[in-house]
Amino acid sequence: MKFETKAIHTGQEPDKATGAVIVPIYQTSTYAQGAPGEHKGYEYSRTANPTRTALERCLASLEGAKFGLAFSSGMAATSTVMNLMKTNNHIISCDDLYGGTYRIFEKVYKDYGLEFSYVDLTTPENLLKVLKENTRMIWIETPTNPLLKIIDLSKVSRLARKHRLILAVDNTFATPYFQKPLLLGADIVVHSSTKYLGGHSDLVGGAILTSSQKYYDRMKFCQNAVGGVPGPFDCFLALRGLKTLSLRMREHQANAFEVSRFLSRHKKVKRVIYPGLKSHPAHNLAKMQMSGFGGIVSFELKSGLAGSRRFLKSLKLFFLAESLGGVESLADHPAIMTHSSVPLKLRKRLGISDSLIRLSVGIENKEDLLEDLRRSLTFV
Ligand code: P1T
Repeated sequence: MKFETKAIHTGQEPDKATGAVIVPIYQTSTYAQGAPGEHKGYEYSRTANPTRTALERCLASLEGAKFGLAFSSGMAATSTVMNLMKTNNHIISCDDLYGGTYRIFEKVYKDYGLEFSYVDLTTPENLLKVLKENTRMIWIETPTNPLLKIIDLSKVSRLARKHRLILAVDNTFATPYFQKPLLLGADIVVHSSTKYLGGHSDLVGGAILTSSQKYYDRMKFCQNAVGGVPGPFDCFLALRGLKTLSLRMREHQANAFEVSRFLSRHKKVKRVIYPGLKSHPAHNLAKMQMSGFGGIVSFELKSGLAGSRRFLKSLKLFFLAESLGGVESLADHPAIMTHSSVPLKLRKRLGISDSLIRLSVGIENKEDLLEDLRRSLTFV
């Protein structure tokens, strides 16, 4: 089956009891047993729930994975990947990444004796500079949040194999519709399904996909042991969102192209970052490893913080809000909002300045979106 068909059908056969064509919301915490230990595959909903099983199967098929695990948030998924690590293990992470991921690494897992190095993996060989005896994992986002750096997944996975490291990729920005890291050699894919997978800004969720029996078994064990699982209603919403993922991603991308071209031509804009633009330093790599460029556009205004504030306050259609990937357009000020946990010094080095704005371009009419941007730029 092709992507669009899998999104609608995998894990979602008509309900055996009633014929319902949509997977029911199995709003139950537990399951009656015929005799102790005799059950129908479900014992307790932290361990497994049929609505969650459907979501996990569907997500796994979309990423080309054997196994899927759904979580109550992207951070719960990330945390469960970290549960594969042991004290004193060293993780090499890309330097630009979601502020909350940086925060859990630095403020939670460092306290458990894990070590982290942050390097610019747009040059994959940079990881060799920080590689140590105790390095066990490479963690990357591509495109990265919020600077949309593109990292060569095939090259990094070759280095990971050579040095026997686990390669985990946060595929939230691209989604499996535009990029399949497991097929390019990654071991584990992570998602915040809060974003494009759900797609309607009405749920918080996460997922892990892998084809490794060993990693799956351990993470499945930790999912149940720690308990960061999504409720059945959120699984239903995510499944419902997935059915239109391909349609939405195509529209997000078409509008993001329009927005990035419009901003590139505007005199108050210093630079526009969108992997679909020829001006993006890794445009060719993006073209090779992705089948589309996504719906996020970051840009810098020529004016500083005061100008950014005026622009963001003037927007009407783009809501000023954290998160991304919903049908409605959102604007984010990374330095103050999503990436405030990243220390100022590191933000400065990376280029997350006070005039950097990240747009999650929704699927509204493109003319309306451009008009909102055009009008708000007059206030800068
Ligand atoms: O918010 P949550 O579902 O827990 O997912 C965390 C997360 C993980 N990975 C990436 C790439 C993300 O962007 C996020 C969440 N990001 C935002 C809320 C944001 O506005 O960037």
